[in-house]
Amino acid sequence: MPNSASTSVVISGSGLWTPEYIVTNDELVAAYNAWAGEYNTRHAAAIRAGEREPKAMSSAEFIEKASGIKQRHVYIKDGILDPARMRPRIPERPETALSDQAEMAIHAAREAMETAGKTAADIDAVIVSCAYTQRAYPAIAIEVQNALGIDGFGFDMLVACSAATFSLHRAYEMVAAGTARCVLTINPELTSPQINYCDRDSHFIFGDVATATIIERADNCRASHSYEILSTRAKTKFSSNVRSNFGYVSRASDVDPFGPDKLFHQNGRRVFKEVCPMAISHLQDHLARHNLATTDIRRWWIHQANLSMNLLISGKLLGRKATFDEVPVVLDRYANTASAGSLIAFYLYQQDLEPGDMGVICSFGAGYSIGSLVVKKQ
Ligand code: CO8
Repeated sequence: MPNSASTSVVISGSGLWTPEYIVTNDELVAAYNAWAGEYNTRHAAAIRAGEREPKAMSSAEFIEKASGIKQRHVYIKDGILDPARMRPRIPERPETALSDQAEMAIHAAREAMETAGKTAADIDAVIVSCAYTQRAYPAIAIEVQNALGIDGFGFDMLVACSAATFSLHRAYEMVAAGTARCVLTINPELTSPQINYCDRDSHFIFGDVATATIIERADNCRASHSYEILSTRAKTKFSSNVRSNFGYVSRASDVDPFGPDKLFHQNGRRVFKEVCPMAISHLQDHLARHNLATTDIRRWWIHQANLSMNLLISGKLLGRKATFDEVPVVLDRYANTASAGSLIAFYLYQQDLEPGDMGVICSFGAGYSIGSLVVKKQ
């Protein structure tokens, strides 16, 4: 959607909260292989009788080669590497305490507000947008709004990999329409509770992080530098190739609410093959609407799911291999952080841009969903 408002809309601040705990590929593989070895011993008779498939071993070498991921940050490390548990141990908090996700969100939000030079009084709306919220209601966004002392309103949004870009779209539209002067969007991606650490195909993919962004009217902006949002573009197409069936109906269906299909699972090869061409044509069309060529874009902050995917997409867009300077990579350190990857890249790799430089923020993945923004440094 191109901006038709009387004032332009800018991104004036961003924040990143990185959990202190790191899990390396070697640590993850050692835990998985211990678990798989124990499983195979426990079920040796059934495996010998052909009644059960043995669990294959994982490999740190495969993980880095197939995905580009070397490590991931996690909110809580305790429990993940315990072969007898294979999931983080996150103690339940009393209802009177701040929730885990609100706490993650607030860390990133405070930094975004500070870089934009905003106080709670300047913000009209809070959007918390991510792949999962830890409860249905009250909205995490309203909890964050309350903790930060913000007047106005807040709501949660779930769009898996595109939660962050789609929330920027909504914020942009609210500011452009004049229903808010300044919006805080936050992406507390607490993915580790939803990872099946007993599945070698996916145990390595995700990490935890929180990102936050301030979107406001340009004539309201006091930040030392900002990015005008020139336009937004979104596309969704239904696919079950990336799926989690976790949800409240399981209680009524009399099934295990935490069974393997309730956790993240995917057909990674199909996702790769189907999403890459979608993302390429989406971005080409988005730029064409502004009569921009891909060579006009100084930096591409794109979704961080898989290094080969990013090399393929950027290579097709540019007609040659992209440099790190053009298409920065963060997934080696952060892994796939659901919707936050492109905003981590934006946060870490933007200070060197000159006024007038243009960039693209883009997510792609589950849904399928693709979200992009063309921005120009002020
Ligand atoms: N160690 C050793 N071998 C392995 C392992 C492992 N850990 N895993 C698989 N293998 C084996 C396979 O079994 C296979 O063996 P064989 O050839 O004998 O069948 C072989 O290695 C090759 O396997 P794949 O074909 O699966 O390997 P790929 O080269 O396709 O790489 C990837 C796998 C990395 C998963 C790749 O397909 C990929 O990245 N695809 C795109 C994935 C993607 O973008 N997904 C979107 C994610 S969705 C999202 O970003 C947000 C969702 C919401 C958040 C959820 C939070 C929890």
